[in-house]
Parts: sequence; C-alpha cells; structure tokens
Amino acid sequence: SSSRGKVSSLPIFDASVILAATNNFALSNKLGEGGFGTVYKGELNGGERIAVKRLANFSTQGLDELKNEVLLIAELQHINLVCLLGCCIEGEELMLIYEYMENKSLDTIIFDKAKSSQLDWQKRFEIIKGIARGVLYLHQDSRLRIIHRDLKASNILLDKNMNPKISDFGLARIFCADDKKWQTNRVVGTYGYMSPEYAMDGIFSVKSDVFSYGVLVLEIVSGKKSRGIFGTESMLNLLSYAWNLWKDGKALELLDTSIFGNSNNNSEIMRCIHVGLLCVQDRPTDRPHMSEVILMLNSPDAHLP
Ligand code: ACK
Repeated sequence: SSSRGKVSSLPIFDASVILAATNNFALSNKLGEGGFGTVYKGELNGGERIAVKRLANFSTQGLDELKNEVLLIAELQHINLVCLLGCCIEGEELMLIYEYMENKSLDTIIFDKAKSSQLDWQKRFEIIKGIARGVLYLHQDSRLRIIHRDLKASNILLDKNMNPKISDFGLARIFCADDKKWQTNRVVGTYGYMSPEYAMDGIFSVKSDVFSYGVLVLEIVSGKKSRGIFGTESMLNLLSYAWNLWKDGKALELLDTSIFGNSNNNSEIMRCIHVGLLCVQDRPTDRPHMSEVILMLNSPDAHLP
C-alpha cells in the first residue's frame, strides 16, 4: 500500500470546472468549515462526486511554493487517507479536490445518540484499526513522514462502507512550511486532542499525534466527547476505572451496553481502552509508537490478565 518513490502526477483542474461542479460554490453545496478552509460538495461532468476544499489564509507563501507542497501531498496514498484527486491553483485560489465521503465525519455519528447505533462494536474496532494504519503510514511509511497535528473525530471521514479515512493530512505542513522545527509558536490543533507538551510548549512529534489518536480511541469506545483529557475529565476517569476493574477480573459494568450490545468482545473492547490509555499518558516517551499500537490492537489478549 506504500507509494514510496512514486512520482506525483496530480491532475490540475481549471477553476471553471470546479465552479461548474460546485454550482459556483453555492451555499447549498457547502459541507462545512474545515481546519484550513471551506469544503463544498460537487459533481464532475462524468457524475463523479467530489469534495472541494477552498483554502484560505495562505498569503505568507508564494503560489509556486504552495504548488510544490500540494504535489508532495499528492504522493501520499493510503486506503485510510482521503484520496486527493486533484488541485486547482488559479489567481488567488487554491483548491484541493478530494473523493467524496458518503458518511461524513466520525463525530457526526459517534456522539449522536440516534446515529451511534449505526456503528456496532465490530465496525468501531475496524475504524480504530484503520485510523491507526493511516497514522502509521503518515509517520513511517510515507516518504514525507508527516505529523498530522490535528487528529480528531471531525477529521476522520467515513466512506460508504464505513471505512475510516483521515482528512486534512499534509495541510499543517503547507501552512507551516517555514516552520519545520520541533517547536512552534503557531500551534494548530484542537483543544481536547492536544498533548500537554504541544498545547503548553508547542512541542510536537509523532508522539503528539499518538496522544490525539488515544483520545480518538477513547471517544470511539465510550461514545463520549473528550473536552480536555488532561484535566480531570470524567471519560478518562471512567475508562481508567473500567480498565482497573477488568484487570481485577471484574465484568464490564461501567460501559454503555447500548454501544456494545450483547457481543462477546469484552477483551477487544478492553484492549482498545488499554491502548487508548497508554496513548494519552502525559510523558511522550511513555506513549507507544503507532507500530506498537497496531501490534497491541492485533494481538488477542496481549497485556491482558
Ligand atoms: O462532518 P462533516 O459533514 O464532514 O463536515 C465536515 C466539513 O466538510 C468540513 O470539514 C465535510 N467534508 C470534508 N471533506 C469531505 C469529503 N471528502 N467528503 C465529504 N465530506 C467532507 C466534513
């Protein structure tokens, strides 16, 4: 699945094509505001559905430089990344054209009581593993070695089969092109998912993504939103408590059975909680690397009593 070494040949679209596809960026085609611009849905002539991200606030860089960055991002290809189909750079416009993701973002489903039943445990577990593979690809297998810096439920999109794909990868890189140090004054990211060292000191590494991934896992398992996990938040307390009970050989009394049904997957569920808790540890060095996360998720009864 790695595209290492592949020379990018990203289709360049004319602005007129994108205008037609999105009905001149009609309000009715607007999907929402993303991290770096507004997203519209569209349809190409052939009927192919697309999502267009119209990037804003990239004034500090020359367009040529941006174009190079976009061509680099285009090399990132993985089943768990939203596919970049093309771009459009014309005048003051920079647009990225992506495959359309039918089932929108994870946060529109998991935090919604009515919709969350669409995701049973098996699907949740697949989503947890899929996101991990996507993040590992960014960290390790892609030529660029990207730190995403804004992993969160609204950046995980679901295709028609509910397969998860990470979006907005590489954009942090574009917007901080002059800024490739390990410490930055321009903290991008979302409160609640940010690791303490990143939120407080702007220090980022693959381990800050691991922290955000851990928050995501705990949200997917619990169906509860994290609001600042390194405070004294109830979700983390609840899940730590559940994990300790489990270690002591007690049943899963605490978790929301409406999510899990009567499935006999308690050890998978607890494995995910354990992995999530390992990932949100305060010290970056205590957190696992994504490759270790994947090993733990895939090994039945690893680290379990
Ligand atoms: O949660 P959503 O409905 O899914 O709202 C956000 C919004 O745009 C801003 O990011 C949606 N979105 C982003 N990229 C895509 C895409 N490729 N396909 C479908 N919806 C998308 C996202």
